[in-house]
Amino acid sequence: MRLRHVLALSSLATSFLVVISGSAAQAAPLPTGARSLESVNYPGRYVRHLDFLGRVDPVTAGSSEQTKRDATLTVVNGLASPACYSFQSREGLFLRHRDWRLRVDANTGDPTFRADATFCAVDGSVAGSVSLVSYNYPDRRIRHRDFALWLETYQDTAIFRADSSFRLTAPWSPKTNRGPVIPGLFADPHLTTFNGRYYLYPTTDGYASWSGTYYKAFSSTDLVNWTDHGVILDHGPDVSWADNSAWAPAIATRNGRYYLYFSGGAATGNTAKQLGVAVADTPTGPFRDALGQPLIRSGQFSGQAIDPMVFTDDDGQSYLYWGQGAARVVRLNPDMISFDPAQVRVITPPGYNEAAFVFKRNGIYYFMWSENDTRSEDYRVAYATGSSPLGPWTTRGVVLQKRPDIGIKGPGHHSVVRAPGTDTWYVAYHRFAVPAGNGTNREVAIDRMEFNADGTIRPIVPTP
Ligand code: FUB
Repeated sequence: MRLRHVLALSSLATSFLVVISGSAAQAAPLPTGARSLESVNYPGRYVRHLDFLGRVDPVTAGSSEQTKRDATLTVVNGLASPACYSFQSREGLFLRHRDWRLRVDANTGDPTFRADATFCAVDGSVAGSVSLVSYNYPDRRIRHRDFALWLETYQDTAIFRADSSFRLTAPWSPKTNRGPVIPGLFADPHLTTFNGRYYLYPTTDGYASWSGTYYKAFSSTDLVNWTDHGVILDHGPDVSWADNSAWAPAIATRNGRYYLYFSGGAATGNTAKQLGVAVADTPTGPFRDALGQPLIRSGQFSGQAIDPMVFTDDDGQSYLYWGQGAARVVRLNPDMISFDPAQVRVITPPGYNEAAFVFKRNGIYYFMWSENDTRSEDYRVAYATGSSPLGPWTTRGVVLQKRPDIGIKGPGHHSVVRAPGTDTWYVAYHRFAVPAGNGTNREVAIDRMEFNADGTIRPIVPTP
């Protein structure tokens, strides 16, 4: 067991560390996912939490399962910055500093917590190790002293460098459930395919009031192993009319260009959400705001201008759906960035809250949506069928809902994709992160979606 652990350690270490010269050299990107962090100067001691406080303690194959769980952290997208990292305990708590001690706490989503729980990776004292620099106190790093973890000012001494260096190893407590498909907090996933490859566009979650500012893209050939393509659109530098509320992106393509529909709010003045469109030459960007202004302004139509979705029919005509509180649809012009406002139709079905999604199978159009509030564990997905992208629609009922017996709450804001060249379908959706999530700490899951012979959708079975 110990030998396997060491072997996994060395292959992991060679895969991520690249030395860049300079005293605070940045390490190459860390692999996200479950890991353990071993002290370089006390081999056999690992970062763990005990009574919520961070320590480095011995862990061996004979340690209790609880000790192994306490010594396992999931490396995720930084809560305060996608250039850095956060570390989640098996209980869903985040490693953060408070009064200079390291501890694990639940994410409140406020800026202080997110900064306290974000660390930037630089090269450690020995090849294959990493040192974790505080995001909000960049002169301080995580180090152990008397086997407790502290955030201390960097000292250019051999002992400090060693005490603040860790090797990422295979996790002492591997996952027993499937967990989120991309580690960390993401929501509102739009899953699609381009040229036989899966692409995933989620909201970046973990912010109080969903105040996130950027979108990442991920891609995969098998829906299991995902490549993080980094930030593809950032409201700060990239969108003049939106600062926050980077919500629920939706992707579409036409004539070799890629269009990303998104919503955003301004920090001052009119803070109501508006809906925009950005364009790029590849599915992973970089995207630029196509209009320099919203595609749909707040107040232009009733309801919140959020949750866009584009469906393109077999004849090449694209339709834009959107709205919270009311569902609307309109034909997009061939430029994909304009439409005739006079042609907008209201198609709000009973129970509709938000997150419209439309696809077609065997000549049947499926209109799906989310019901209830995303903060409620009763958030869920329902659908209707119709004979055209504009309806009329026949309501069919709820197909995805909570499973308290297996810890799944608030599943919704989904998208649907067909595996290329098959009649196998998948649904991507978010739910309260398992185990410590809520309506602003959500995770992305993907499950099979199956049909009955008459084309109706079978109840979707969420996997933990
Ligand atoms: O993620 C922010 C908002 O929460 C989305 O726009 C809604 O659909 C809900 O999931």
